[in-house]
Amino acid sequence: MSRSEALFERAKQVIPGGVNSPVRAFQAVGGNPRFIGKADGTRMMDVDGNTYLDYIGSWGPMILGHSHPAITEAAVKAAEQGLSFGASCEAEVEMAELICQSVPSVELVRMVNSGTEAVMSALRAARGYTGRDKIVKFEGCYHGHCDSMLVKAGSGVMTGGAPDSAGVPKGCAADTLTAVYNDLKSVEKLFSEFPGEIAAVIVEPVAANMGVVTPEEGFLSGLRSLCSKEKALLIFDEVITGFRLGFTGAQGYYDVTPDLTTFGKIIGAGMPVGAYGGRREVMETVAPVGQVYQAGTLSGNPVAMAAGLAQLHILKENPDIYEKLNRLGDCFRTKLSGLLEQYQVPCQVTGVGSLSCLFFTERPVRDYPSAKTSDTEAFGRYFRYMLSKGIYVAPSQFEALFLSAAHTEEDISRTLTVMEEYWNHPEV
Ligand code: HOZ
Repeated sequence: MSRSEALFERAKQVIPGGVNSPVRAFQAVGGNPRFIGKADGTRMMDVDGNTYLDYIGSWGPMILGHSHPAITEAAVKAAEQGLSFGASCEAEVEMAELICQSVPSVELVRMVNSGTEAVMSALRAARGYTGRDKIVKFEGCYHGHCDSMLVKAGSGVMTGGAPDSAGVPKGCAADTLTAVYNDLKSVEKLFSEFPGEIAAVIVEPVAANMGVVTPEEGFLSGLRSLCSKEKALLIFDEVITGFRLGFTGAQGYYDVTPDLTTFGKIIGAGMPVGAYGGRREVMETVAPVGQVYQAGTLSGNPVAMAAGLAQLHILKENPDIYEKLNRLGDCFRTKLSGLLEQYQVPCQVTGVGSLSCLFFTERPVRDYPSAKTSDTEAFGRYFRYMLSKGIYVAPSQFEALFLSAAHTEEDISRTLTVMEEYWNHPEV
């Protein structure tokens, strides 16, 4: 028995399913999760001494690669001054200033500890500001595990095959309306069915939790116009795209201005961090200025702020990093599409910038119903082969493949060679 297998057996005795987040379980693809001991650059080493070329990057935040020396140094230095104060510190002011200066739609920002918390709080602020209860979300978009968002959610919920979670009171989900991604008409319909009742429309500007589904021309700007017309707020969930598609996130990339934005792990460089921010008058509804209550002992934690600031400063001062990330992503998708054509593989390649996805379906993917046509058994076979060759992609069809600035053209070539071997394999 390998050490990973032994650890998984122990974990199952004391942790539900042996994992602390369902997306880490290999339930949908078969096999046992690898327990990771160390990660550096693009490589992760498991406790059995196997090395993997990593395309998960801790689900996005390791945009500069694992164990970047400047980030580690900043975190260690901050830790030496104290791990948590439960009081204000200078680094959280610097972080808020940096976000507000970099993302024009954000005038005030509040730090929290995860993307889930950011979304939960942004929804509360939107409801407090508008005095309305209903929220529109899109099928297949994932906004963390807060009650009201576990309706037709992507990520682990979609991988697990259950459209909704047990344990969510009917009342919490009753105010969640679902629309179809890339389909403005489905949103218009909800506004006409519930006039004056919708507080906000929340969207992943690039849907990256049902695989990667990019917004079609006019979709995001159409949402902007609709929300303005209906006096509802537009919330961009940029937990995955923020500071990844560019320093101004997806809103800068697609030039659409939301009222509120949620950020997640990227601004903590992998430390547990999230934030929500936006228009001053909306954010001023939040306590202690306004009546929308939201709080957290660990919010703006000095160690997390130091790590996040170190990463954001490097990204800000080196815009060529985004050029490299986007070029690598384009190169990967172009070459992979060529390979699929050459071997007549009925798959779809999607993505933008450093986010990509290989869907095992013949149909073009533009929304949740088309993403769900994917052959998840075929994905499982592909996943297992890649892992056996030391290439670690997410253990689910419905997750993104993340590139970091540490990835090289050689990494991409090696990955494509393994994929080619796979499609050349007599049993595939
Ligand atoms: N959004 C991440 C996966 N799509 C979350 C990771 C997790 O749930 O652990």
